Amino acid sequence: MPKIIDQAVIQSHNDKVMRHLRGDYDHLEEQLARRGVDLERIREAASQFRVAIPSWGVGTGGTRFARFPGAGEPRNVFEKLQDCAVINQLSAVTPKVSLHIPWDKCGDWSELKAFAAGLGLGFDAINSNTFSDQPGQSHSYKFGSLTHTDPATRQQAVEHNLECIEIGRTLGSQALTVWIGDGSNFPGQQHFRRAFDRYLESARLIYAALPDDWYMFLEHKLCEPAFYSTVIQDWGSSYLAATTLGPKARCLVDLGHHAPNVNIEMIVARLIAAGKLGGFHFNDSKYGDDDLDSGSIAPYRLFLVFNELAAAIHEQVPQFNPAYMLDQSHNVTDPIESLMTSAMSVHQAFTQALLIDRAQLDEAQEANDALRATQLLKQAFNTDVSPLLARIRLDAGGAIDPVTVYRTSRYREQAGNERLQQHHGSSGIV
Ligand code: PSV
Ligand code: MN
Repeated sequence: MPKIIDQAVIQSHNDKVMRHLRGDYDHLEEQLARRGVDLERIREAASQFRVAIPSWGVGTGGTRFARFPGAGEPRNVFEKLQDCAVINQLSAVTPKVSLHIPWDKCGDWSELKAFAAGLGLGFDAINSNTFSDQPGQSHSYKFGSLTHTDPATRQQAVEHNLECIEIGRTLGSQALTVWIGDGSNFPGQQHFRRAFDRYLESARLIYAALPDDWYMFLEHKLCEPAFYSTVIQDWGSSYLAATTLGPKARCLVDLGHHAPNVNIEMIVARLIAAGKLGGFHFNDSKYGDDDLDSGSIAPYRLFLVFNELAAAIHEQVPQFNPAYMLDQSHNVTDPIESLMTSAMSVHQAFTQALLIDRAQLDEAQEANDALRATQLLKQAFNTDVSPLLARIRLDAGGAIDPVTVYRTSRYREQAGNERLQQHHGSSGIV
């Protein structure tokens, strides 16, 4: 795999901490053996884990009040891919990038594909944007896009999605993620049923253009930018739309898109049961769609989502293959550090969920032994799997401690200098 950070830097740090890792790994192996769990079997399953990086996540985020750009942040999609390559090189679990159009528009998609391949990267779902107006656009999305009352605006939004499918085809994506900001700010502003019908009418045109081996992911969101009602506001609306459209349409669960205290793992279970779970946008939140780093606020909630996913894997639920992606905003941290840490947090939740003793849990559930059942989950959640994750990264050529290696490499400072020089000399990739 092509490298962005000098492999010697990774190697030298790995060598330094290898002895501790061996000790910690042996300890974990012993601990699990006492419970009758074979660490090698878990390692095999856990090393299959992958989570995609959103291209927009590598730029510094912001709020509607301010954005404080970090030095050396990427200025175009090529530079975003370089940062994504660093994340993948060190964390070894993020080989795919999800693009957002038109934010990531470039002159030559085949060139971008080759550039990504050169960095060891491929492309995940492609995202359309009909929630903001672009310069030169004929019709405004101020009052909606796929559900707009004006057919010409709907047509424009449909055409944008068709263009995204075409771009995705060239890049090797296999899914289109559609999130719309459509909704209303005042009671009475919108006829709810008609707006939903218009959504279906537009979505059908997009669905019809999907290649055979593609999915269309419908992402619901409770509110924002519309603050009274949203057309695809919850998993019910998303499920209804996905079912109406057909088998290639599935529901995408962004963890931040629900009311506080909603039981997201139950939504996940329902969608699995219906064969409609398309995938995830992982992030964490305390109040709303906070887009905080995965696992930074409520790691147990993340684990409980993975409990449902691990159960589906264990029970070999047919057609179960959700797409995993991060969708976060990094306002006060270096996005590369946040994304690596978040990928590791999601990997951790996945791995801990694999440790749940499913036979004993079934037994406890059948016997209505509530305490035993919950203890089994806690036992898995309380297991420190970090030596296993480090070992998986190491075996895949990554870093035992990605953040320390990243800081030692001084990648951000170097990228900053180069990007600044290219900017002034206008010889950049832009
Ligand atoms: C909307 O809040 C969202 O979660 C959707 O996935 C968008 O495409 C993404 O954020 C980017 O802003
Ligand atoms: Mn999202």
